[in-house]
Amino acid sequence: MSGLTIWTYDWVPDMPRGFVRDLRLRWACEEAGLPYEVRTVPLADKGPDHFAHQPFGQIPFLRDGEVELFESGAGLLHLGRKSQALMPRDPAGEAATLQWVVAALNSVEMVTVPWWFLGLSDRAPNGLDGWLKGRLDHMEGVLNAREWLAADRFTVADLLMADVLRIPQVRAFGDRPATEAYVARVTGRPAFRKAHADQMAHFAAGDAVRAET
Ligand SMILES: N[C@@H](CCC(=O)N[C@@H](CS)C(=O)NCC(=O)O)C(=O)O
Repeated sequence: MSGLTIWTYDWVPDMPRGFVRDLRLRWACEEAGLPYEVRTVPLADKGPDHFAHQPFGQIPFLRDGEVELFESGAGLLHLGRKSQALMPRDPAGEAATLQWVVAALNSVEMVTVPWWFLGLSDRAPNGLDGWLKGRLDHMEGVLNAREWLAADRFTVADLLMADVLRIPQVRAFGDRPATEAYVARVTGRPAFRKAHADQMAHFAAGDAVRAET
């Protein structure tokens, strides 16, 4: 089978809409002009077929012909190899892109996600505030000095870092003008807007199906 397929859920509640991680892969395909289709697995009833594709029962996962991948970061790097619009081909530019993709996941999202989850509880203060502040302050320093993370141009590293940093609670945690301008710049791209609108429409269609059943 050939062609790109991205899997997401059939439906999610309102809160995560616009932030579900299939958006990262949709966005990358839009940036690169790669045609793709979107298929679904049920959120409510995760079956063995879902776990066969994603061992943690999560989404997204991706198929590209004979290649199957789970983990949004792995999917982005795979798409990066398919298009220079996402990842430069020169060794230094490619290495910088890889480095910042891993940093987005393993140094920034590694803190933002548990911080966000802890914040859902009523207990204050959030014990991870200091850890998050440190990471965001260092990113502010980086973004004060440059427009893009790698190779002086947009890459898949910016897509991922901006997606991690655009969480509303994270944006509201302190005043970091360079980070705010970066998030606005990267998410102002037409490819993001298209991917975001498509995800919102996808889950709205899921509402309609649920209303009928
Ligand atoms: N590290 C994974 C995280 C995937 C993830 O958290 N997916 C969410 C949707 S955005 C999910 O499926 N959550 C349901 C669950 O964890 O059971 C990736 O980046 O692909």
